[in-house]
Amino acid sequence: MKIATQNQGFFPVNIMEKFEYIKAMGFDGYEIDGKLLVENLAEVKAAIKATGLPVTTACGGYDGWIGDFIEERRLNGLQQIERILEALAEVGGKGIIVPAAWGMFTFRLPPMISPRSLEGDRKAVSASLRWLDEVAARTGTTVYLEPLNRYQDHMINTLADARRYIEENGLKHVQIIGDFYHMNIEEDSLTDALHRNRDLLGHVHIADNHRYQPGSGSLDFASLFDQLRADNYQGYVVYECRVRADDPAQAYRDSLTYLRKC
Ligand code: LER
Ligand code: MN
Repeated sequence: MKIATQNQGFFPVNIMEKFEYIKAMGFDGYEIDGKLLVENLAEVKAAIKATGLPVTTACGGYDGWIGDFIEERRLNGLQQIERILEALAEVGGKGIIVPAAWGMFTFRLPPMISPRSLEGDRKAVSASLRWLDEVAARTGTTVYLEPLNRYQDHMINTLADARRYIEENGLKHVQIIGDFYHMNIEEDSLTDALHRNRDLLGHVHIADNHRYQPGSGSLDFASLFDQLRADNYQGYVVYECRVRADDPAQAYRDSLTYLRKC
């Protein structure tokens, strides 16, 4: 399995040192923050060249969600995502991870009443995805649509929800990212959901059931990885987790050692 990681607070801040550190830890790639990439393109290119560690994808680093309630923010987000995709194309990155929104609204906590209808949500997210589909086609990249759990967003919670957007809009450059943490809250069965969506699954985020480092909780990574392999999954699985340990760097290394055996 190709295993990459997002940034962690205990990684070096300096870009070259960060790449060296991630590589030395044994990871196969780095999922970069979109803003860090766009604002430091030359330095990132130099770090990729020096270390051989690829930038797999980008996640975050733009202001305004593809499903933002505020139209001005939605359009601003799209412009910034376009710049991130252009930068990714320059460094050989595959694409960007986008949820419909993150932390904007949930039906599960007060006030529980959305300022927009479900139909309005659908129109906004569909319009954004159709526009990004063209940007992705032009830049040779992919937009990975991410379902989040119900407490983080109300629009796309399951892999099936993401699939519906792709199919109904006839999108060719949008795929699904499955995040094990969110899936563990929303899907009846993680392995069934992975299998049913194998044709559109292009990216995976991993954390254990409680979003701490893989191996520290109750998810069965061996059977999840077996399912991905059985479905001929060719993408990366990317650490997106908190670390709960006295020595986070050692816990991160131990987690990766554990996953390499799964
Ligand atoms: C947020 O919980 C998350 O999973 C990120 O990947 C947002 O895109
Ligand atoms: Mn995620």
